[in-house]
Parts: sequence; structure tokens; C-alpha cells
Amino acid sequence: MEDDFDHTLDSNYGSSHDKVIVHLDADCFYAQVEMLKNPELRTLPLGVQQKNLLVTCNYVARQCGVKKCMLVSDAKRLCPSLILVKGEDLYDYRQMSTKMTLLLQKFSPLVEKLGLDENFVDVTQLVAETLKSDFAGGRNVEGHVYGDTTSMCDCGCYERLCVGSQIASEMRKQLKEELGVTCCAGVAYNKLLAKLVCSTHKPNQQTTLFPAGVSALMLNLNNVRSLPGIGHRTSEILQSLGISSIEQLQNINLEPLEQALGRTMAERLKKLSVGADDMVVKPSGKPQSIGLEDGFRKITLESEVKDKCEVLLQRLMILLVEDGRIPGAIRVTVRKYDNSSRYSHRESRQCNIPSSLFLPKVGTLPSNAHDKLLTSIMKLFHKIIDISKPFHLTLLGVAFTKFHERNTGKGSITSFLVKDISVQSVMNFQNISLHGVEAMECSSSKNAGKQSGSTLNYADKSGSESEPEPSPKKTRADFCRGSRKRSLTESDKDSPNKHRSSELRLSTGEPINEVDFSKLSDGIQEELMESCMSLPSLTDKLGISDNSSPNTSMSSEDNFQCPSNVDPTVFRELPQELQLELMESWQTKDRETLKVANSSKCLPGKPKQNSILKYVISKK
Ligand code: TTP
Ligand code: MG
Repeated sequence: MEDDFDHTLDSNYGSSHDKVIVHLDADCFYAQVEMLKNPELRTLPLGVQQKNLLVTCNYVARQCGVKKCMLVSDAKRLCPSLILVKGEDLYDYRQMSTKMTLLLQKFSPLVEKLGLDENFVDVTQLVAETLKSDFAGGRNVEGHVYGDTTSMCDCGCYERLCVGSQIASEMRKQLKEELGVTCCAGVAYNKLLAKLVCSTHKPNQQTTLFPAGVSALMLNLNNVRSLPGIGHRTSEILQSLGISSIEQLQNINLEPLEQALGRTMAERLKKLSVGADDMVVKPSGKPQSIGLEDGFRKITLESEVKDKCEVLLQRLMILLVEDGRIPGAIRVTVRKYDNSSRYSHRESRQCNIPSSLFLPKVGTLPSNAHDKLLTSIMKLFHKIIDISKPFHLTLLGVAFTKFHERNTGKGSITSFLVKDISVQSVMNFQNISLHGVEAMECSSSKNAGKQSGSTLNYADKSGSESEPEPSPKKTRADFCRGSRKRSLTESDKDSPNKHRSSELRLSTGEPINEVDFSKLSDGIQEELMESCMSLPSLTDKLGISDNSSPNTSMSSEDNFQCPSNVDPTVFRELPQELQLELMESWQTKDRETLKVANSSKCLPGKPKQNSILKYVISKK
């Protein structure tokens, strides 16, 4: 390494051996899922096709020379008996992907998903606990070891990585036993090395890398493109500097690299080239955007654009329903083809969308949402394309972004409100079959993760997918004797909301009969207001459209109505939406009470526990 690099960087930066990271990559993932669905395919050469591209194939097909990302026609030529299945519908792959991640979370809360079939797991804590216990297998490596093991580091990383290899083996065993999925694993002291060493023995094998093997691993990489985050553009820049191999990158001075790529990028690349990586395993959150794109040869008419967008939107809704959050903006992307320069480029525009378009109940939308969203999409399209002039598009994309969670956790005030809402003017997108989905470039596709352009992250998070699933089974952790505690339990995650709702409960005392909305804390007022405003069932009833003002009939003195058991003064102070809801609940409760009272089982008029009603019932 040359001087200036050494001077600018702490030599230990990104290369300490304290951590133990496991990287797991499922074997021929889409093909595996297909083989699990149809076990007869296991012994046959199988390819998964998206449009005319083979996105993956099983290892039987690989023995015939078939490779990932081949043209279907080429693959067929190599292996005429190749069986092809369509892989445009990602639903089953996503489901399996979620299950894999959840299973791995039993070992550590630090699980970061990369694309659909890869996960990084930081098992440092579990390793430490295992080594602290009277665990006897501290110096046995499971699986392969990459490179040199003769020279050993004395920082204790040898034992840690050995235990890491045993954990990786247990993870793979459980993935196979519980989900039927085989994986490769790489074990090392940072993310970069764990990922790189993972693919050195495939399929269904694992490899551990000790510090002594790092140099050989790095120098054996084919070229700089093997480093995460080096995409087409960065590699072109490096090429212009005469760098294509890792060794060249290791040897170049920092200065020209900095001039070409900027300081941050240049420094990071230098570190990566010697296997140093300080990126932490970030537990995967939900993606920042959820989008679908469709590529085609040529679209020149507005009506075609609208048709395409309509199909995209409909399918996007399915993903949105799976995700469960409420988007705050919608984005349209087009790829324009320029006849004169024979060059395509992408352009995007986005606009905010009202959250009132999305019902609080997960999985449903008011029936007019689709039309409104399509109108927004077309407006955005018109901002990008001047349709008075000829245009030629080769791709259209629609994405939701700026998400916020639905505030419906147990501890949330919304749950008080949502519970009693029965109105659902809805389309249930869960009923739409996903089968037969045309070829589409889903932003969760492997490409998005693998070619993350000039950013030096492992994946473009905006494209990754993660669906809410039932909580993982309790940690077995019987692999090691030490008990492992999750740093964040589900109830911990709920705590901010719980805190707020208990504030409401506490402030009202026992028995709670009256509440003055204006005396509630700002936060609670806000939450109540937000909750109300995000309930289209209510806003629909009130005749509130996105931009229109609320119907005033509820507050009109002439029409003033109030539940008989509520203090009218308090009731009048409440926001109109809340008034309406209380009216509804009251009427429903009256009916229920009547029914139940008739069967002499219940105290008449007693509000349901946790109902917002109990806070405003007068002391009569
Ligand atoms: P990979 O992990 O790259 O490939 P794989 O799991 O099929 O095979 P391997 O055993 O070599 O790991 O990608 C995971 C899935 O992502 C793959 O099954 C199909 C999909 N994919 C795409 O959609 N587009 C792509 O360009 C690639 C490479 C994969
Ligand atoms: Mg894979």
C-alpha cells in the first residue's frame, strides 16, 4: 500500500477482527422455490425465465453449461431438455425470502437482507456468549477454510470465527429442515469478506475466512467489479485510470482516485481492495420505495402509457397491501429513447398523495383510490413528456415512496378508533390472482441489489422487499448453552405508542368519565387528529375529498346531535370526525347493548374496554 493511503487512514479502520459475520446466499434461489413447489423438477435441468432472460437455473442445468442471466435461446441450445418456468411473479420467492430472514433472526437481531436470497447476520454476541459458556468446540471449523491457516492472529479471532462457522452450519441446517432451502455461507470478521468467501464453495457448502487468508481471497477476485458497489460507471472510471484488477486498485495512489471519484469513494475503494470494511450489519427495515417497472420496445401513444400504468398500478397495489404501510408519494419513471443519439435515459417525477386514500385496515383501499392514483400518475407523466410532440418510450415505472406506518399497534390511539369502524368501501387486492403476471422489472429484483451504481452499499434498499410476517418462533439457541437475548423485543418496539396511550388513560383517572380534548397533550391531540384524518371511511362519509373542506353539517347548531351518554359540551369540542365516530359507536353500542341487555348478560351502557367512548362519557 502506498504512503498517502497509510497516512490518511487508521490502519485498524475497518479491519479489526472483533466481529463475526455470517453471510448466507440461497442456492439457485428462484429455481429452488420452484423445485419445492414441484419436487419432480429436482432431478431435471430447470431454468427460471423472465421475458427472454434466464434469471437462474438449478445446478442440474448448470452441469450442462447453462448459466444465470443467459438468453433463454442460448440456454436451450446448450441444454435442449431444459425445462422452463416463468419467474415474473415474485410472490412465492418473496414469501420464502421473508421466512428465511425470520428464521435467521432467531440467532441474532442483527440480520440484514440483501436482495431476496442473501442475508448478513452479525453473530458476534452469540459467539461471545457461546465462548463464555463451557462450550468445548471452540477450535473446530465447520466446512471449508479459505486459504492459509498456518499463521494465526492472537486477538482471539480464530476461536470466534470457529464458533461462527458452527453457528453458520446450524443456520443452514435449520433452513434446510424447516424451510427445505439449501444455502451457502461465508464466515469472516466483516461483511465484505463474509460475502466474498461465501461464494468460494457452491452449492450448499460453507467457507470460513481467517485473517491469514484475506490477501489471497482479495487477489483472486476476477476484477474490481467483484467488489460490492462497483457498478458499470465506477468500473469505467477505474478503467480510465488503468485499473481493472484488485491488485491495481491496491497499488494506485489515493490522489488520482480521489480526483476521479471524490475522497469518500476513493478511500472506501482503497480499503475494500485490501479486504477492510467497516460497514455494520443493519437490521433490515422496510424498503424506502416499492415499485414496478415494465420495459418494452416502443410506446408512442398516451393511451398506451395509460394502459401500461393501469396494469402496473394494479399490481403495485398487491405489493403495497403486502407491505402494510401507507405511502406518502407516488413516483413515475420513464425511459426515453432518443432517435437521433440512439441513447436512452431515465427520468422520474414524484408527487405527494393524500394518506386519506388508504384505509386504516391493511389490505383494502377505497374504490376511488385507483382512479385518483392513476390521475396523479398521468399528471406526472405529462410533466415528463410533452405529448404534443412525438415521443418514444422504452420503459415505464410506478413506485410508492415516503412511507409511514399505519398507527394501529395495540398501544396506539388509532387502535381505539379503528376497532369500531365497520365501513369498508373497498377493493380487496388480496383477492387478485398474481399468476400470469407479465414480464416486469420489479425493483426488488436481484439486479437492483447487485448493481447499485456508484454508491458503495451492498444493496439499494429502495428496492429490497420485506413483508410483515407472523413473529418468528421462539429462539431455540440450543446450539449454544448461553442464553441469547434479543436486544429489541416486539413489546419494546411498541413502547412509544404504549406510552402515549397510557398517558391518555392515566390522565383520565378511574372511573373515566370526562375528557376535554383541548386539555389532552399536543401529541395525543395530534395523534387523534391524524388518526381521524387518515380514516377515509369517515372522511368519505363526511364528504371530504382530498382537497375539499369538511362537510359542516355535523357542527351546524341546527343539526347538532350528541350521543345520549356523552357530555354535549365535551362532544362539541371534539373534532368532527371523532364526533361522527362516537355517534356511530354509540348507535352500534346502543344496538348491541339492547341485544345483550335483552339476554341479561351485560351492564347496560357500559362502553367496551379500550373504546374511545369511555373517555367522553358523562357522569350521569
Ligand atoms: P443469485 O443469488 O445471484 O443467484 P441464485 O441464487 O439463483 O444462484 P446461486 O446458487 O449462484 O446463488 O440470485 C438470487 C435470485 O435472484 C435468483 O434465483 C434469481 C434472481 N435474479 C434476478 O432476478 N436477476 C438477476 O440478474 C440475477 C443474477 C438473479
Ligand atoms: Mg443465491
